[in-house]
This record gives sequence, C-alpha cells and structure tokens, in this order.
Amino acid sequence: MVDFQTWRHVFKLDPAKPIADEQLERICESGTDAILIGGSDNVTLDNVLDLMARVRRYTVPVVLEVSTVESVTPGFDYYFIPTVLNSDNPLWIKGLHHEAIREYGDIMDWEELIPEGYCILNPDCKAAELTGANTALSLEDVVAYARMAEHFFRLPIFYMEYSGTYGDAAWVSKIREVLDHTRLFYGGGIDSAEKAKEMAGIADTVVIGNIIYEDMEKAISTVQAVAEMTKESL
Ligand code: 1GP
Repeated sequence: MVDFQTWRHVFKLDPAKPIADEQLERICESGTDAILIGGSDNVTLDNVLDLMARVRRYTVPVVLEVSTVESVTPGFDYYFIPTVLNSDNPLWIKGLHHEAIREYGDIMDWEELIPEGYCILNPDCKAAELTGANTALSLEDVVAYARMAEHFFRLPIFYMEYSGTYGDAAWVSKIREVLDHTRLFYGGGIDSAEKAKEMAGIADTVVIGNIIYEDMEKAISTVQAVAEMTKESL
C-alpha cells in the first residue's frame, strides 16, 4: 500500500502544460516519491486523464490534487483535496468539497481522500488570485493556521504554498516547530539542488513544479539533493 506519510520529494505536473514522453519518463523514473497532478488553470477531465494514463506506465505513485470537480476520475492512488485556510471565500474552504461529495459520496473510497490545509503565501500566484487568499499574513498568523490545521481540523497535511517564488526558510522552520502530527509540505520556487536541500531539511515533503518545464536537469537534481538531506538527517 502506498503511504504518502513517508514521501519526502514530490513532482507536481500541470495537466494543462505539454510535456514530451522522454521528459515525462525522466521525471517518473527519477526516484521521486510521487507525481502530483494538479494546476490552477485549464484543468479538464481530458488533460487529467491523458496525463494520468501516461504516468501510469511507470511504477511511481500518482495523486490527483483536485481543483475542479469535473476533473475527478478513478485511477489515482490518492486524491489530495486542498482547503485554503487563508481564503475568506467558503467555496475554496468547503464549497467545492461539498459539491464533490454530493456527487461522488456514495462511491468514494475515503481512505484515498487526503485533505490538505493550504496556506497560500505568494500574493502573486494564480492560486492566491483564484481563491481570494489573504496573503498579508504575519508569522503569528501562519503559526495559527498551522495549529488550526493540526489541532482543530486535524488535517494530515499543512501546505505552505509559495508557488512561483522561493519562501522564507525562517518561517518554514517556525511552522516545523509547531507541528507534531500534521505533515508539513513546502512548495514554491525550488529551482536548484541547494534550495531543494534547504527546504527538505526543514519540511517533511517538498513539492517541485515549475522548474520541470524550465530546466529538466535542475528539476532532476532536486531528487538527489532531497535524498542526501534525508540521509544526513537520519
Ligand atoms: C506549486 O507548490 C508547488 O503548487 C510548487 O511550486 O511551481 O514554484 O515549484 P513551484
């Protein structure tokens, strides 16, 4: 049985962005712990199905990070469901979730459904704009969201989402200190082995996205970097 609780390195592929077969093979065979399929724009059932089928040629676990109800389809190891803790729009906190459960509640395998408590920290990213996230947060605000995720909502994942920009390692460290059971995911701006190593030294799981489409060598180098950091911290 695949267990997301052990994952240290995850590649996030955007179903709306084209990727050649050879490139996909390098990503899937890189030694990463999982492939997360998800994006903010133009995610359709067609492009999700297409990418899932292509990733399924490899043994790596594959997860759908659900952003639209229409794109939900069977065949993934897990369904990660973001709930955006710093959005004031209930649609992104529990509205779409309600819609999806109304539609698929009878046939859902609840073990495969993993809620993620998102805290979006880059004001300029698509996800912030889409969800109306309040990114003008102090560190104390983020600490409170992390504690809310762990102790109030009892979420298995707290995701510091800096998508497109490299985050503040001091902030990530502080959040690390306040979480015991909830897994800390970090994503955003990891475009080198050094940055992958730094964030993997703090967070439980690092998510690497954009660089896959910009510089394949650098993307691949993050896998080894995270493995080294994991070894060093054992
Ligand atoms: C995006 O957190 C991921 O949802 C990864 O961010 O694309 O900046 O690597 P990047």
